[in-house]
Amino acid sequence: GEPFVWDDPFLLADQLAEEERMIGDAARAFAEDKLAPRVQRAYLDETTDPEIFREMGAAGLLGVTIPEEFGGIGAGYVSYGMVAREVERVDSGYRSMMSVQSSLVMFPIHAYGSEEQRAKYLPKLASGEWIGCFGLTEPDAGSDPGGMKTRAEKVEGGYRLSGAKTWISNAPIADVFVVWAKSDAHGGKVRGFVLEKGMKGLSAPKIGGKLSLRASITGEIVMEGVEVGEDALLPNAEGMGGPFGCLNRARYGIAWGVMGAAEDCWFRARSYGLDRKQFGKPLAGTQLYQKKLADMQTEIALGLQAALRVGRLYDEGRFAPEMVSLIKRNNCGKALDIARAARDMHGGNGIQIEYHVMRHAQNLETVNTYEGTHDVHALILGRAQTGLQAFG
Ligand code: TGC
Ligand code: FAD
Repeated sequence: GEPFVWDDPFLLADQLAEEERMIGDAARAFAEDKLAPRVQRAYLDETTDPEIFREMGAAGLLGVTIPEEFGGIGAGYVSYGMVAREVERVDSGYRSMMSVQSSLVMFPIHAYGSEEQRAKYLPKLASGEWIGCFGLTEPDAGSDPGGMKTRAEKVEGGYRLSGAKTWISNAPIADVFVVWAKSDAHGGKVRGFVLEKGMKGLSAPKIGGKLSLRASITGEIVMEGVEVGEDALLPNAEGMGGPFGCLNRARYGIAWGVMGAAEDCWFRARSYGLDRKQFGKPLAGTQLYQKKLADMQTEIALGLQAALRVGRLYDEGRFAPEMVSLIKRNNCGKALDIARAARDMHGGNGIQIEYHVMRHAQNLETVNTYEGTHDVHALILGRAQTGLQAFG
């Protein structure tokens, strides 16, 4: 038989194509060189360096699945997953910055935009020269985004947008805003609009005081009668299928990403337990400690294998949104459990920034909530198997 590789139990690396492995390796090198050295300071100070977008762009990590003619690298969804895993191994906030730019801003402009919109926005988003954000959630419409109040009203030559979005990643530093609004001219259906920084009536104040995801800036988007031309409308999406099409991709990436954060916690807990002695022996030599390590190894191996399977189906055009709900929900929940356990296994040191595990645990609280909460994804899966909708 094969020797058992404790840190890659199902030989995931063997299941990757050469290109997927190379993209993963490049993302890991980038994350170690550029992200890891700044994360502790960024987290403590609750600051986001916009330069990170330029650096990610130069490393080819923005819009991995977007064709080369628009500045992407035209890779598949498994490659995208590998990027998410490596970036989130450092910090969920950095992965968030990347996911929003790639899946929630570049994807809809590519999939639903006009040729002019694609040519205007995608290359600058791919290089990181421009930063994007995605405005769906509102103060009174979180899990139920269909209940949004933001309106687009038809005016001569375009639209006037009014409303407020909240909890928007990247918003305070964004140049490009993909926002979703109910459009009177389209029978009240939800439509996407591309807004730009500096438009009259548009502002994006920062939300301070977050105790989670502190390296990723979050804000509101306030639209006080923002007037845009007809060319700001994304022509090829109507209804909630537009924003959900973006969310499917971001949620899929998150399912990989959180496994990266969980792996970091697992490896750190293992090393710590090998070094730290109590009662005359290493902590890692105790049964309770080993049981926790075995649980981490098991859940991560299963979670990565599931993410890989859904990625393959994505690339074959055979994925269903419920598959994404299953892995987003399970991998986030398991990653959060693993990060909390790793925090515990580090004892008092576990609460210190230098040991990283509590930062991951705090971040994963957000990741378990955004892009559809753990419970909302349970309801999506419950509906799919009973035919009964339990939301409303
Ligand atoms: P429902 O009646 O189920 O569907 C309404 C319309 O939408 C279509 N649809 C989908 N299309 C594609 N993919 C999906 N996953 C879809 N889900 C629904 C559906 O076919 C239908 O189309 P049509 O043409 O027939 O109208 O919708 P509902 O309003 O009952 O929705 C219920 C629910 C709970 C499933 C949904 O609202 C939901 O997923 N809520 C969670 C909200 C959420 O995920 N928000 C995320 C905000 S963005 C974010 O958090 C970014 S953080 C990123 C980062 O920083 O990394
Ligand atoms: P609620 O919907 O109010 O949920 C509160 C609780 O009630 C949860 O436990 C939920 O599971 C539960 N619940 C809700 N409905 C039901 C039900 N029918 N049955 C049982 N339980 C239910 N949004 C964007 O649009 N763009 C972004 O870039 C973005 N970035 C974010 C970044 C951060 C740091 C955070 C925290 C959030 C971000 N979000 C973003 C918003 C995020 O998607 C929402 O927070 C999330 O969808 C949940 O909505 P809510 O916060 O309003 O919670």
